[in-house]
Amino acid sequence: MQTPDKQSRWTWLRHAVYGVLATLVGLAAAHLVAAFTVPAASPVLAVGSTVIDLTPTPLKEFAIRQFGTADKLVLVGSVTIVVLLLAALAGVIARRRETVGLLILVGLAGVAGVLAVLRPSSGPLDVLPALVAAVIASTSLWWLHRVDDRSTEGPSNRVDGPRPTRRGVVLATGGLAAAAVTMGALGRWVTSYRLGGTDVALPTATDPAPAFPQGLEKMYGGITPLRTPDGDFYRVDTRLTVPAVDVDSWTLTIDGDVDQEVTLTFADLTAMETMERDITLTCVSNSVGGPYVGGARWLGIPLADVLAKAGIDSTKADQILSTDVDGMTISTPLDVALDGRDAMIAIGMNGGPLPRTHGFPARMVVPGLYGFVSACKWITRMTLTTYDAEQAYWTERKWVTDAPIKISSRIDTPKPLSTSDAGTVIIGGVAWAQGVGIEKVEVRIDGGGWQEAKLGPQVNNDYWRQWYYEWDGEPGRHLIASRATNKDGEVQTDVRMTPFPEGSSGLQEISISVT
Ligand SMILES: Nc1nc2c(c(=O)[nH]1)N[C@H]1C(S)=C(S)[C@@H](COP(=O)(O)O)O[C@H]1N2
Ligand SMILES: [Mo]
Repeated sequence: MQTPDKQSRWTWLRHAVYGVLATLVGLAAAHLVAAFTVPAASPVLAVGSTVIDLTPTPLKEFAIRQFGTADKLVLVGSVTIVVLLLAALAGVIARRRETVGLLILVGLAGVAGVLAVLRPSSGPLDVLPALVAAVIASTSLWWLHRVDDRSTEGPSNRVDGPRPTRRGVVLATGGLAAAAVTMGALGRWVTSYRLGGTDVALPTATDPAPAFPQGLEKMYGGITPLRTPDGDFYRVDTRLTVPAVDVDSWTLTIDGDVDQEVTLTFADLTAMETMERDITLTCVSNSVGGPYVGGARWLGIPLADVLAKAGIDSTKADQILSTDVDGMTISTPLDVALDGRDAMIAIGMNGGPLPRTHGFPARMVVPGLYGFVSACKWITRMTLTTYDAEQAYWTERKWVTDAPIKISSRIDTPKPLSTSDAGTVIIGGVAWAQGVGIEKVEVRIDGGGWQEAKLGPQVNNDYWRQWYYEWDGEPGRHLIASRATNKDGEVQTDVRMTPFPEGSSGLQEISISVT
């Protein structure tokens, strides 16, 4: 026989589980409905995206630093945990005051619905998933209560009588859990099915890039490959899900202070002159020695040609305000974009179409500027305007508007805190100084003098350069630092700066041991 204390604890727990289960079923149903209508309006995503946008810049920086590309997973996880805690609370409350418990669930769904509708690119269909969540979650909780009453009340509930039958409760909770898993999985499948392919026919570049040299990575394992494969290319954006863009209905509009607004289709773009360039992208959130930098071969239409379609000779604009499929904005200084560098609307990466994660079907690429002021993915609009008149997403968050990539170098091998065998140790990595090019890289051991490293093949000045240094390592702990010098003689500074608001600076120094 159970003590009253144990029994009441079990009752609490059971009702908390009812709340959580009802909520999960509601979320799964909503996810499924969202998959068929607007995937981004799924409650967890709608709440998560809003949290991302409202997160203060320092916290966001911290999240990117701590969790890297998993920052969003951590975020969605946290949102989910908070929601499920509230759901458990609703379940417990509903035991005594059913209406209040049900209203909490409806309220939770309501918040998700409001946030879904407030998203910049929302339409009327966006409330649907939250509505479904509200109805399914509250009905499920209501039903679980009925089942619970039937199973645990009545003569069988007498302490001296036979034990209450829990069969009904087990069946009902099991059934709901199975329904949640099935609907959730189906939702995922439908979403990925609807995403479709990114197969598009790309033109051969009218202005091709020179042959790509053999990198050092084959010879010295551990050095970053000279060209980053698509799958390894860093990804930084504010999106929780990757947008699915239908290339046949996709268009790029150039408007604002232009001679005439134009809207181009993908076919219009591919019919224009195209150039192919090897360019190293860098994220402003990259800390010194960090991973958010990658080199790829881009195929695109010169930005100047695209803007010329709308006519900007007499424009008073000082920025290009780019908008993506979801209303996210990125601003680029107009004079920098048009100063003769290889700025483009890219439609290809490393010989294929842009992967969906990197902006399919088109994105901006401007060598020499950090991605947050130059590399708008899933671009749909370029508005010629002024910084006074309109502010992009990161401008509102107080990041700088003109952000040239800072000269930097990274040690790829040996890894920090690793152990190497005494004798010849290859120290190697990559260095970049987009626009100017790398002149030399130097290595410093244990705070001694700077020793010149050997450079890998030159691709072009907008591309990073591999380097290595053969070091005779003696047993013990050692500190290894690197620094780059660009072709103008500018040396990578040892003055440390955080990524916010204009990019990190300083030297990377790692500690290793030799045995
Ligand atoms: N639409 C959109 N474009 C975007 C972003 C974004 O959040 N949304 N992030 C930018 C940032 S901060 C960087 S560093 C680059 C990264 O490009 P990648 O993910 O292809 O490496 O994309 C830029 N373009
Ligand atoms: Mo970035």
